[in-house]
Amino acid sequence: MRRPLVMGNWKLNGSKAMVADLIKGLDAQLAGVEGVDVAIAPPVMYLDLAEQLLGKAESKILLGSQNVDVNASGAFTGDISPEMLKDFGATHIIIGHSERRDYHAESDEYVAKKFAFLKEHGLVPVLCIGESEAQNEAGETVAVCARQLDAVINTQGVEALNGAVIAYEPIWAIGTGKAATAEDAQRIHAEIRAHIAAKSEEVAKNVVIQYGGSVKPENAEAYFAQPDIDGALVGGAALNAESFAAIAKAAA
Ligand code: G2H
Repeated sequence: MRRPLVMGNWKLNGSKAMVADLIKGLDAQLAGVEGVDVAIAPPVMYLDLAEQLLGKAESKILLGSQNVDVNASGAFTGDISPEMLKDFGATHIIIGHSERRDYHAESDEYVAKKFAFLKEHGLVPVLCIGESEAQNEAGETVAVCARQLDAVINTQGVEALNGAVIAYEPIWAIGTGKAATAEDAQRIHAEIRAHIAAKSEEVAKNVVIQYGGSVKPENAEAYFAQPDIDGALVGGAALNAESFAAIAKAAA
């Protein structure tokens, strides 16, 4: 049985006061909720504070980050290594988010390199894949997702997906309020799983595939009722404790 993961991607939002408030609220709302893994990815600037607050509250909320570099140390200005993330208790690291692919020109190959580097350091890659609106309209959704996945599978073997997380996020649904219907999302999730199953049924059966893109308390239940949707990567709604907790409870 796959255990769903609901992860909050805070993106470029936060302050010390906001981190403290949100974590306090989440801990209160999520106490006693079982059957779902919950993670938050604040900006790295706030990992230290988040780790301290979660530790004090003996929280079950897992800590993550929104990015990692492909180098361990040295003259790489502005970059963050896997060991630094581990130093602050982060375990689940988002890579290949469309905002990084678009605004920072991250290629499939570069994202695959990050994937390998995280695995090497014992961290969980949360690999984002998904098509643009134009690709969707051209009927290229499955081909785009397959290409993004194959950058990992063809260089590291399908077993590299063991213990990793895939987040299917149609770019046209991100932060737009235009979420994919639960049925459409299920169809693509099933195709993604089938693509992996063609290489290994075992890996396909066990890999967690989240949905992401305008997930809210109002639509979460419909997604999580689908057999191939294992939780969600949540942006906007993760910035409110009540909304994010409601989504996590819907997956439990
Ligand atoms: C997609 C998602 C989180 P939102 O980027 O990764 O954000 O829920 O705001 O669409």
